[in-house]
Amino acid sequence: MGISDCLRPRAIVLSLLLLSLLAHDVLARPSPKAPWVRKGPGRKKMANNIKRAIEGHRRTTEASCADTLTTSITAPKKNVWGELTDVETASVVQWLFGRQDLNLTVSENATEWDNTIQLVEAMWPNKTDALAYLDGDATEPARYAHVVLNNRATEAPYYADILVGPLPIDNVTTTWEPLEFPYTKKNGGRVRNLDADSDTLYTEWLYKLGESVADITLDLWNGTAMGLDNDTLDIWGIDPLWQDDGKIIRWDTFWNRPTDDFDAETLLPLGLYVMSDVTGRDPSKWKLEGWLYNNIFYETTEAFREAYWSEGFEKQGANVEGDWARTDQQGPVHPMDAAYPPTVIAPAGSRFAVDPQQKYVEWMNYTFYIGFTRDAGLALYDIRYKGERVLYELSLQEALAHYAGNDPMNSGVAYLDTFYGFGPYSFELVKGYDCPAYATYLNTSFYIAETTHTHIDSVCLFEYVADYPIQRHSTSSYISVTKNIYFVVRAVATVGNYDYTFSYSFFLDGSIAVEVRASGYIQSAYFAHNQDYGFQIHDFLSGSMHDHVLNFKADFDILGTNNSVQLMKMVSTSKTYPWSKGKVRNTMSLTRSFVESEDEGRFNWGPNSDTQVIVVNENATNKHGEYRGYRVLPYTGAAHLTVLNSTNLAKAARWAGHDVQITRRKDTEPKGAHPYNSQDVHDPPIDFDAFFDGESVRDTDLVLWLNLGMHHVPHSGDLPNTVMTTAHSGIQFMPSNYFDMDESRRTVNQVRIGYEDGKTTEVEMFGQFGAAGVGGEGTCEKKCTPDFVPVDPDLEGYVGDIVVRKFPFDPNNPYFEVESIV
Ligand SMILES: *[C@@H]1O[C@H](CO)[C@@H](O)[C@H](O)[C@H]1NC(C)=O
Ligand SMILES: *[C@@H]1O[C@H](CO)[C@@H](O)[C@H](O)[C@H]1NC(C)=O
Ligand SMILES: *[C@@H]1O[C@H](CO)[C@@H](O)[C@H](O)[C@H]1NC(C)=O
Ligand SMILES: *[C@@H]1O[C@H](CO)[C@@H](O)[C@H](O)[C@H]1NC(C)=O
Ligand SMILES: *[C@@H]1O[C@H](CO)[C@@H](O)[C@H](O)[C@H]1NC(C)=O
Ligand SMILES: *[C@@H]1O[C@H](CO)[C@@H](O)[C@H](O)[C@H]1NC(C)=O
Ligand SMILES: *[C@@H]1O[C@H](CO)[C@@H](O)[C@H](O)[C@H]1NC(C)=O
Ligand SMILES: *[C@@H]1O[C@H](CO)[C@@H](O)[C@H](O)[C@H]1NC(C)=O
Ligand SMILES: *[C@@H]1O[C@H](CO)[C@@H](O)[C@H](O)[C@H]1NC(C)=O
Ligand SMILES: *[C@@H]1O[C@H](CO)[C@@H](O)[C@H](O)[C@H]1NC(C)=O
Ligand SMILES: *[C@@H]1O[C@H](CO)[C@@H](O)[C@H](O)[C@H]1NC(C)=O
Ligand SMILES: [Cu+2]
Repeated sequence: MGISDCLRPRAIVLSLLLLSLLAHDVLARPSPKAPWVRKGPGRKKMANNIKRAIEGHRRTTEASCADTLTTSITAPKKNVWGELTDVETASVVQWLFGRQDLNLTVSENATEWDNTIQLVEAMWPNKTDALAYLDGDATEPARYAHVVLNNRATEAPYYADILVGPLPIDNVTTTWEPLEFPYTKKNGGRVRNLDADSDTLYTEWLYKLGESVADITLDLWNGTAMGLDNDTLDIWGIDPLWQDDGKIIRWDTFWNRPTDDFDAETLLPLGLYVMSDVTGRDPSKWKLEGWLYNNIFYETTEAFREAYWSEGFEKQGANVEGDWARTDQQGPVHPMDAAYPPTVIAPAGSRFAVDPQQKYVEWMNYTFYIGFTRDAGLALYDIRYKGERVLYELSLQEALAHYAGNDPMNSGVAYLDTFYGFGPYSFELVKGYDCPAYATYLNTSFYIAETTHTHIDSVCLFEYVADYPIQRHSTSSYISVTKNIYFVVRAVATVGNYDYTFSYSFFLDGSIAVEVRASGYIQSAYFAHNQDYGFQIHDFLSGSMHDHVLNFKADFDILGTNNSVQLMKMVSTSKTYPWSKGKVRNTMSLTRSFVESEDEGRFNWGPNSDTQVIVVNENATNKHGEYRGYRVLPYTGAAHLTVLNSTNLAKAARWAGHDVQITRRKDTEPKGAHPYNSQDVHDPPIDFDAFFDGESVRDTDLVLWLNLGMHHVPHSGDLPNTVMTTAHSGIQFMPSNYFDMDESRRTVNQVRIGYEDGKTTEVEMFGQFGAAGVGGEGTCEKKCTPDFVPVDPDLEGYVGDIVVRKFPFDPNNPYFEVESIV
């Protein structure tokens, strides 16, 4: 008997997934007295009311809902975007230290004037080689290590990207070479390092500046920033540094420190700014350029001090930590809030399969591989549906936070976050909070200072059910409605003050979404004179305006690599029709065109959402002659950078200026940004503008560089932390004539209820609830007891990173540490 023959005369079901208060006392302990009903007693046309059915038919079946599902699989091919093994990393590090020409010092013993290894990571394969392996008989692409050296044993310190390989290392054939081909700047893969003297900067410069005005800071704020144990102030400033006329200029400002463990410092600016010229590596040549207080600029410390201690000097108040800056519960508890809230469970266990070694995932005929890098964290590759590749790569490239203000600190800040890296800050997820307790978790690793840190359980995979159906329709005789069950891959990166939650979601209709939500502490401004740049949100505090823009690379392969971008525009038209008797009808119609070349390839979402952007294969039409494709559209909001031609960023983030940017795909343009673009903003390693040289993007392998973003003007509700309800942005990819009809019709998790004359006539359940296994083939009445474990996750298991030392290699003595990265 087929599933669809399995008509149920009368089945009434409470949602097993969204358990409400009603069921709360059974959540932790499976109980045969669970207050729901799987199947009523009736026959066709028998009318019962729902309440009676629920009360009268408590189920008692014993079988588990989970026992036949497989969650572990073997990936069809190796993950060519995977991480290096511990042994590979250790062998590369050992090999590098053996090379006299590299002149390396182990990080532990290095000074600012030694060369060190900054990064050891797997090199990504060229797409041509990866496809030959994935789609053909080619062997796995040769493996290389991507290494970044931090060469500081020189007056002109620089980072050097190099390739080491092929792997495995052997003392005869292994070589290293500068890595240059992926970057637009052709100078042997080098970029200057403006951060080489980060310790000296404090000991020899910033703390001395703090000391030089200690009388003032004590008077103003009863504190110092001098590098002393009893300092209650901090001093730090703009990023990127101001890079003009061959000089490197800093603006720094003073911050109050929180008085407890809460990370509130970015809410405590004090409004005193200091400018220095820190060009070169000799601190004795660094120069103070002046002080700014209350919008008055003082060229010397003496001038500032003299003014300060003069009569009539206007002193301003301090931002001081208080409960307003603390995230713990405060304020009266809402009625009933302490009762057990709704909780999602997965009674069948994981309805998807994972190869944890290869980080390969299968869910409802979607398959993909997960990659992870130090720079950008999570990335997805070879995303297929029913075996057909839709996207070769979907990955974050860079995230910026561009501030503005009347003061030089906020005017100067434009963080490019891959400098810090998303990988090192993708911490362990909190089960039951960041992701459901029942999610499957994966580890991720990154290299730092001759160790590999592993963030345990830092990627989660789970199914979820939306609070709205994916389909419904009511008539006078039946209603049909389908659950919107979808699949999510998620990681959260806390880069400094901000927490970015990245979610990749897959839906039953074939649509895919990428979303970012932000929380954490805002970086705020001292309020004075900043009225045009933010709301006043506390005593002396401005919620400093800023743009977040996050660039994603979407390398579509719609039914092959040769794709085009079709624009389908809705236009207002006035037209006379043969039937309109000569009268003009004001109406609308569609115009279709193609993006022909990269020159036309940079644009914004149309006003009034009038233009559909559809990636199609011109050689793949459906049976009606329409191109099969995927449409790209904003989902939960999108934005690009407001600032035109930012002076702070110059050429370092040209990717941020438009919503959509289309280029011909090239092995030489694999990434839209380099993590050290901030170090040389006028001549960065990757100038995104250089990708646009007029090449055809018609019927060729192409990449869409898509910006997610938020214009953020923090208001009092951003205190103490920004909330993810509104701080979000997302883009979705939806099938456009890709399938012959909606793919979500395949799911059994829908119901059609017939009714007539005040009676239910039919409840068609399509064999849902474990139809594939539990209860046996063709059984209409599948019986199982939902397994509630784990609803209450073991939060005592949250432990932080595991570190394995690579030089000397010490694989058997892992230890816990987070200190060196935060
Ligand atoms: C660092 O230097 C000390 C003292 O010279 C030495 O004992 C130690 O082995 C060095 N560390 C490494 C990792 O080489
Ligand atoms: C090698 O590095 C050391 C510092 O670790 C430096 O003193 C020395 O000059 C460097 N040698 C060369 C040849 O660059
Ligand atoms: C990848 O492509 C680039 C650019 O064509 C080329 O220089 C490089 O050698 C290729 N890498 C490999 C491993 O073939
Ligand atoms: C390479 O040579 C070093 C010593 O020069 C040795 O310690 C190492 O084991 C060798 N590695 C291989 C893979 O032969
Ligand atoms: C100033 O700071 C010192 C030490 O941190 C503290 O003991 C003292 O109470 C503070 N004074 C005021 C007026 O807050
Ligand atoms: C902080 O410590 C320094 C040196 O230990 C001392 O001179 C100073 O008085 C202390 N400051 C305060 C505010 O306690
Ligand atoms: C879809 O998934 C089912 C179940 O895993 C599998 O049997 C089928 O081959 C898949 N279809 C395609 C086209 O990959
Ligand atoms: C993650 O790392 C922990 C600690 O090493 C290990 O127990 C666990 O099996 C790893 N998880 C996966 C999915 O590999
Ligand atoms: C892509 O199109 C080019 C011509 O524009 C053609 O030479 C090539 O064979 C096509 N590639 C595929 C995979 O169809
Ligand atoms: C499209 O298909 C035609 C006929 O199959 C083929 O000759 C042509 O190379 C294809 N073009 C592309 C760009 O794939
Ligand atoms: C961007 O601004 C700089 C400095 O103001 C100017 O030299 C340059 O021409 C501008 N570039 C563009 C594309 O507007
Ligand atoms: Cu923000």
